Amino acid sequence: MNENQQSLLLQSAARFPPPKGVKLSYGTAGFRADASLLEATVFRVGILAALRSLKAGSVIGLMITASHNQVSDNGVKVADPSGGMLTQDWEPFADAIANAPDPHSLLQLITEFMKKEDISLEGRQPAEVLLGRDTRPSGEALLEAAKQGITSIVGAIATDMGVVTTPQLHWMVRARNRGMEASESSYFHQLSSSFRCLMDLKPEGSRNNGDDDTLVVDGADGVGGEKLEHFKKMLTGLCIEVRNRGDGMLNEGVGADYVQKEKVAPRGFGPAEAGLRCASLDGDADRLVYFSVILNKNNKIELVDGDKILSLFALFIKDQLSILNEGEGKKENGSYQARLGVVQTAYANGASTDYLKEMGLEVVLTPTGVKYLHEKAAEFDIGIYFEANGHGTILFSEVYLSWLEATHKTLLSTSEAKQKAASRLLAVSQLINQAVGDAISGLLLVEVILQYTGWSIKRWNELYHDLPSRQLKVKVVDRTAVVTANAETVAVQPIGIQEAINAEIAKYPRGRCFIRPSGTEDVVRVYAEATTQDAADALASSVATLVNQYLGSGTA
Ligand code: 16G
Ligand code: MG
Repeated sequence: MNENQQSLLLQSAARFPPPKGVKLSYGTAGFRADASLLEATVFRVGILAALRSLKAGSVIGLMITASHNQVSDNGVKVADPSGGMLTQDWEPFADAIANAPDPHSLLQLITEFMKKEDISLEGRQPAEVLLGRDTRPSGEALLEAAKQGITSIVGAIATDMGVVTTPQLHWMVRARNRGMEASESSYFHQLSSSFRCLMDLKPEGSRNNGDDDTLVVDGADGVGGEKLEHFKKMLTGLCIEVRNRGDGMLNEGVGADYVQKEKVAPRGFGPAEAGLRCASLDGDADRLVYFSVILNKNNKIELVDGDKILSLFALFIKDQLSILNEGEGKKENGSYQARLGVVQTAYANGASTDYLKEMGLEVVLTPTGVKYLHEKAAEFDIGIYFEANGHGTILFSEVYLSWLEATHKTLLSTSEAKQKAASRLLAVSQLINQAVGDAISGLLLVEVILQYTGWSIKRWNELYHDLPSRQLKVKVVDRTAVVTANAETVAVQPIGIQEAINAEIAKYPRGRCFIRPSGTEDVVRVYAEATTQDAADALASSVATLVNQYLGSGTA
């Protein structure tokens, strides 16, 4: 950086002093805090995004959202050139600059990092960052801070995509870097045309699924509801009614996180919806769960969570692959046996994992957090990943897609059934957002598959029966004292705790239990599962007691 460039950066940084006594960390989903604390952080993440763009020679994304958190919070995260999460190698730099006490120390960190990463401001291509925000009132001012951060790197361009869902922004980044148009209308166009294609390829005789035809969606009073209300007009063959479109309080008693954790109907849903097929998005529309309200049970619901969405997707993809592979020997005659894999975390209900394995699928567990699941799923030709909380998607490898495109053409003359299966898989690869989990695109794929199978939400929910489970959180002095291994299924520290947990688990038939430090809250989480609710509750509570014994209570 020359002197002019340095002084530009110092001047802008001086306008965004960090709040005193606050230490922030780029957690599993970026920085999140009360919005009033975030301007300086967002400004600095703007700088990081511009540098990342220079380093990658590609367009980068910066999203301002706090997802399912309360409306007074906000957050910021970066999308890498592929549309996925920021590379983990850059997280320590994000932490360091967010916590630099003054402009000079910030400048020093930046110049050192640029040297280490060999980033030059004199390159031919300017940095470009696509910016998006959700509907939070604090979003506008934070977006301005991000712009100032980006443009404090000489020559960098900040392109405002407006109010968008998190997955829309990730999609746009991916599209731009593949030389495609990156606008909301191109996003909606791709989704609606691949949806139509899948509907047109429905096998003859597909039955009505028996539900009232309308899907009722809870938009969490966030950005997703608003977008879906607009988008639904472009869809044929699907009737959607969107509630909680933004008039009420964001994430208050609404949204996928609330519905999944509390297992009750969101605001605006009640006995009148009993038995109907309902879905819920979270505040930035990257999570999706389905549910149906149980009549006369105090708004309790049958929850159809991310594990069940994963199972539905896996069934469909597997069916199409078997049509495609019928009568083909392994890797003979130009055939290609796609490697299909599913990725879950330890929070996946044990019954779902058993079900998927019984279907003959390869199931892999990773630690919690989208970045881990996504990375794993990308190792397959077709990798499907989901967290139980409803975040997930399907990834297709480039090699497999090229093969599919080529084969699709040759199949035109040989087998109509195979050709259709190939077309369906290609349409799924267009419909599903391959950058990141996307409630809107996921919802469309669920609806297509339900129409193919003729299943009601009840029938879908009966694919397998969830084992009763219980989650607890324990406040401790230092949650980082818990160190886990094997995709968080084993606690290797504190020494001895895992043996004690195992002794508890052994008391319950089909008992399963693990502990992990939360990445978003200052607590240790306990998850337990067993054949009855009482047993799951008892197991969770005795393990929570162990956590307290080994780590000391933080509530004093
Ligand atoms: C974040 C993660 C989510 C994970 C959750 C776990 C992303 C985009 N989001 O919301 O995947 O399930 O954290 O929270 O990665 P916890 O660590 O507090 O349990
Ligand atoms: Mg979210």
